[in-house]
Amino acid sequence: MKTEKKRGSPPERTGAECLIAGIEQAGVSVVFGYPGGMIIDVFNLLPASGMHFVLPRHEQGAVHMADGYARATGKVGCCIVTSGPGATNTVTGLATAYMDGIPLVCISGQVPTDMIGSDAFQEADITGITRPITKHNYLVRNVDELPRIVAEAFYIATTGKPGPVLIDLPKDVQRALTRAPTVSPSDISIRSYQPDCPVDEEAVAQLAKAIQTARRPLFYAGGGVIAAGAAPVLAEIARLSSIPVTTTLMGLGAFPEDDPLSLQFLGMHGSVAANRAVAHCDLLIAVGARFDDRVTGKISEFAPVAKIAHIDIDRSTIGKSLAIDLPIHGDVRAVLVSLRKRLHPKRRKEWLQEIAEWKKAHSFTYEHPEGTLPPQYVIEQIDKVSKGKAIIATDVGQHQMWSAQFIKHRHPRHFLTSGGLGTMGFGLPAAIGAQFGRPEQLVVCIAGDGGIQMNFQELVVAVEHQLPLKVVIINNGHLGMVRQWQQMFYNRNYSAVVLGQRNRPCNERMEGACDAYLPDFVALAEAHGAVGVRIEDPAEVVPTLERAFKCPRVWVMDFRVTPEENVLPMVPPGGTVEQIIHRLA
Ligand SMILES: Cc1ncc(C[n+]2csc(CCOP(=O)(O)OP(=O)(O)O)c2C)c(N)n1
Repeated sequence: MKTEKKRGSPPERTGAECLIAGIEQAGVSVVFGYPGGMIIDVFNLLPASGMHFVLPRHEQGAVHMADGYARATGKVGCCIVTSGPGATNTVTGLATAYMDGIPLVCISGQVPTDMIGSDAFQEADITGITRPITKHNYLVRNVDELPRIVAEAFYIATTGKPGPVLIDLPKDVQRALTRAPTVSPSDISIRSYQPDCPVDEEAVAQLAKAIQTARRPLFYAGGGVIAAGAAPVLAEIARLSSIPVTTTLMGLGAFPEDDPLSLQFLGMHGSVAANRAVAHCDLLIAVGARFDDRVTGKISEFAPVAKIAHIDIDRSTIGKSLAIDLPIHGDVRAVLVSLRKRLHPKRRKEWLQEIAEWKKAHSFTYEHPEGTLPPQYVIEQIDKVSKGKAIIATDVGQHQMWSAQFIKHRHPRHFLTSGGLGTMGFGLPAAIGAQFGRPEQLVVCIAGDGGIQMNFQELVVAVEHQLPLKVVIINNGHLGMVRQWQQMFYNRNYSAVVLGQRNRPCNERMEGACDAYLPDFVALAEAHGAVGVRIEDPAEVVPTLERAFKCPRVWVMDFRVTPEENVLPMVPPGGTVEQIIHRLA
């Protein structure tokens, strides 16, 4: 070692050591991972590293946890898995993060380089498999390149439009020696990837002019506003120029919904006021959003009378779905800061009055017949009892849409949901990841009785780490969202959507006519070391939530809600605002 230092060359390290040093250099403090033979050299180093390591019970859980951590904190999420099945189990999580632009770095073990392509034990071509669902991926063949690759991976994941990056690391590369020094992500520069672009001041000036002359302008804000940390400047502009704001599902929290300018979210299950405003606005300013089909419905009739401006860091998304009159490629925050400087106060009495009337006439609502427990009521109470402070991680289905509708979204990074891929099984592990990132915060997972069963095994991780996590199951006995579509568009032909109304003992079930059978979630919670409670009486909702939110333990609350409630209003798929369904006959 002494002679090495004299000569000025860094000491020899294994690939595994380079990897750990690179992860630490990138500022990662929590890693989610699952071991196996082809990544064992890396795991060998974890106990002595300074990182907090979390062992989920399935690799899908590891990726969703890293994803929830990233969504709640704004930092990069990191996970490490083994080759073959370990790597393929990450696919859904990577695709989920990719669709929503979430920064992740996932490291997978791989069989030794000389065995690649030989159908070796636990070999899978994970770079091939994940190419379309990662922002970038690497198969590392030369250990000398590893420190640079690790730094590049973190750089690519976190810059431009964020996204997941995978590093596939063969076992022999983990064990090989190199003198290549650790590289910092901040020292990376890639010729073919230039995420920083200067603000196009001319285009911003045109937008400022368009805003000054527009009579009915509207902001349509997406997850990009949250990713860029642009929520405060968006709010400043909206208030200064009297521009109402609607958000996407991913953009919930980008603008406070208790502000009179908020129209809540738009699209298929969005507010009538938001969808009407899109139909009537004369200037639509899309910010960090991507004109998803669940937002636009029939694209040819989306914002039919508006001039459309689109601000986005991702050049490829501008003009992808429809023609844009005013494209502005750039960092959303930097563009908005520049725009703010060019605007003068403006009042728009008529437009705001019209919007206020739509809001008043069509707020999200539901019926509450005596003796029933509507799902919307439970979700509304979560917001009230937590005083709007909870970080909510949802699963996918009806409860997700009710959570979007009945929680008053006020803060960025407080609503974590799989928007683009719509991944059932996301909610619980994402909530756990969020709780690791924000230990001081109340984190509530809201899931359906279907989706919670997809990754229930992760509950034990929350118990093991003594997280104060709360899990709310909106138990309607059905795969509710699919049931709703079958009811509305398939003549009530219910196929494979009944999960069961009661958890019955096995012998009773054998005698019953119906096979559908739900597990006893209370017993399941207790088996995992959590508190489990079942709630059927509406009067019990608030006291139960109050007790749970005050308690430091993990709680699972099984709310037995009205079984055939629907999410309304609904713009039918591919439809327009005129076809909006307010209630079912
Ligand atoms: C992994 C996955 N499989 C299937 C679907 C299709 N899907 C969307 S919503 C839904 C039903 C969800 O049921 P549940 O979890 O009980 O929630 P609910 O709709 O009743 O609130 C299904 C099957 C999906 N989104 N993700």
